[in-house]
Amino acid sequence: MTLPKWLAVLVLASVAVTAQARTFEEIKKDGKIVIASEGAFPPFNYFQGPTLSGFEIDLANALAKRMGLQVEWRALSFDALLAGLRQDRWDMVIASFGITDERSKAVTFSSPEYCSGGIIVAKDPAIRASKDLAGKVVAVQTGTTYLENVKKLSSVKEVKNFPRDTDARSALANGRVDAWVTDKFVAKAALASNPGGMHMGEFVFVERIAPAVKKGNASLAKALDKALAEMMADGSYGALSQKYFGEDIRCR
Ligand code: LYS
Repeated sequence: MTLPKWLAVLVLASVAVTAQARTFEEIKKDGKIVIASEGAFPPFNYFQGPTLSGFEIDLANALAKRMGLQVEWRALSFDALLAGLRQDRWDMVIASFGITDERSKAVTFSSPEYCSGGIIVAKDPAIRASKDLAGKVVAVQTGTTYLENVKKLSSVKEVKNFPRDTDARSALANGRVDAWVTDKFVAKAALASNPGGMHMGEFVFVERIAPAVKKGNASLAKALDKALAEMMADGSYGALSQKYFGEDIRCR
């Protein structure tokens, strides 16, 4: 017996609509987890030649190994990463996403991989704290918590958006803006390699940063939590953090 065509179409359409994220058990069976990152946020995730590298890349590779999985990496622009989880284009995202209420409505975060915050970087030594941004032009990356929080400072003259955080950094380096708001550890690394008259001021806000999975994928989030807790307990997280930052950046 063959199905009428209209019924087959209906069945296929309902499969597409109800498509579920792969559970941890399904990923295990496949042996491979697909992880997406940005590759433009050193030292957390960046390209070293053709190779995705950085603290989050090493961390995710180590977590996957503990979970008995191989990793298939994808690199995409920051603003495409969470949407791709919803469309089941990858199983997990690790790209320094801060846990916010709004993002938590769209995706499920695992336990935090590190704690940090948005910090002010400027050339003018008088620009240090949020109040010093009054009347100033500030560069931030689009779609980030830096943008969200700088926009809340009503006295800021203009917030300039850039597709990549490294472009926001260049804008400050070239004197096109008065300040750059970025992650504290990104700022530290940028100043260490190329200070160019820039200094680091104070936090605008602090945040907890975590890997994300598709909304409601509890089995994968749980497996990640477990692997991360093990790495934090046995010293391997600490060693990795020391390697990249010279300190332990876990949340306390
Ligand atoms: N932590 C910030 C956020 O959650 C920046 C993420 C990384 C940007 N390349 O938006």
